[in-house]
Amino acid sequence: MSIDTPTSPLRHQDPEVAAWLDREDRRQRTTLTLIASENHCSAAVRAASASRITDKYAEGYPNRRYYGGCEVADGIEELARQRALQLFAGAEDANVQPHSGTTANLAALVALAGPGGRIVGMALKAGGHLSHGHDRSHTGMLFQARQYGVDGKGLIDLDEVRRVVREHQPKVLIAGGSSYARNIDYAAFAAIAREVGARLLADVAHPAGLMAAGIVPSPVGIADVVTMTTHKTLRGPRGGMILAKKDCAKAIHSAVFPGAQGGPLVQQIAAKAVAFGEALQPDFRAYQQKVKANAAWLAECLVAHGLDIVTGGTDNHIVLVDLRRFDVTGAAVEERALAAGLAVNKNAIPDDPRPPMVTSGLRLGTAAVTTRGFGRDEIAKVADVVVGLVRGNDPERFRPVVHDLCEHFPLP
Ligand code: DSN
Repeated sequence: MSIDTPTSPLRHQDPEVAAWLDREDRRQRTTLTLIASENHCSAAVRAASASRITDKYAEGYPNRRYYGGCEVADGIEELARQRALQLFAGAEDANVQPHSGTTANLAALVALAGPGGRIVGMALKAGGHLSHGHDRSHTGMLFQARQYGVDGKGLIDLDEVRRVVREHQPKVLIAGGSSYARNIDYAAFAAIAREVGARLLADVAHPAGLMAAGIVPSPVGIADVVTMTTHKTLRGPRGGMILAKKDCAKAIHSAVFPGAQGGPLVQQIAAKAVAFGEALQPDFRAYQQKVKANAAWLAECLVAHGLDIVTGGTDNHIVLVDLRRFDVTGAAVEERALAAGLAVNKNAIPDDPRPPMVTSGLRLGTAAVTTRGFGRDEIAKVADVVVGLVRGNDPERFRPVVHDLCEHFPLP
């Protein structure tokens, strides 16, 4: 029984933790989440995640476990795998065990590059991800990593990618990022990788849901391995997943377990299966279409009010605002936004002169508010609030409009 019910045993046994969880529930209900990596999953997904199977150890893979009593875990994992393969048509193999996107990337890099192997990924500052070879990440410490940036407009420059790849001769080329708002030419990346005999790893953690719905181009069938998280646009539970071509599958499985993880979180795998089942329904495509349309409209509204957007717009759910023109930091706007009831995150922009805890950018995303049911009118109101905050208006002024939106568009 989850905390969602008034009779949850947690309320009686541990009122202190229950109070914190209630507070989080209230926070989410009364805040508009514009953090591009967050979403609101369904009650069914949360129910699976809170189920009794959390007790079960299931090291290994279906029908090859190191513990007895895994027949249910086997059934759940196989169901999640089959649904994943149906959702991402063309994928040859799926591993649903990674606890997170970073674990998935670490395992994939070990499998494809080997310990100490050479890798090339997009720099975090350019829109990449820590786990793509950043020097503070194990991927930057345990592999010989080089990184590519973006051009003056914030776009991936394939000639630059090719130059870095030819120079570094990696075993793995990584495509994808955490604040890149444009489609990626995966076929071109694959061709560059092939030139030096490298494998292509596509990290689609952010646009995975849009890809599953066929709204943006997908690397499935092109890249050797595709990693993702299941909780962003895909709207599932917190966790990771790896899709692989058949010839990489064995290495990927052993890199996840026993390489990077012990027992899988079977309750999360069950929740992933539920989320994949939801994503296979026709209304998921309609949802993703709205996510993308809302992001494009948000970018348009912000530009109309004089804000700069990195790359000038978006092809997915992300809108990356360049704040330099207003001489305000990402950290300052993040704080003001919170006071107004908006959860956003400060984010580096390409060649950001400010450090990561300050930044000159703001990353916005439309997945969570679209789950609440937002359309053009509501997005226009949100854009007005963001503009007001960037221009330095008192956040209190915007609380009523945010409150009203939260009331009219409740969480699922
Ligand atoms: N937390 C993810 C994101 O916000 O994109 C990256 O780790």
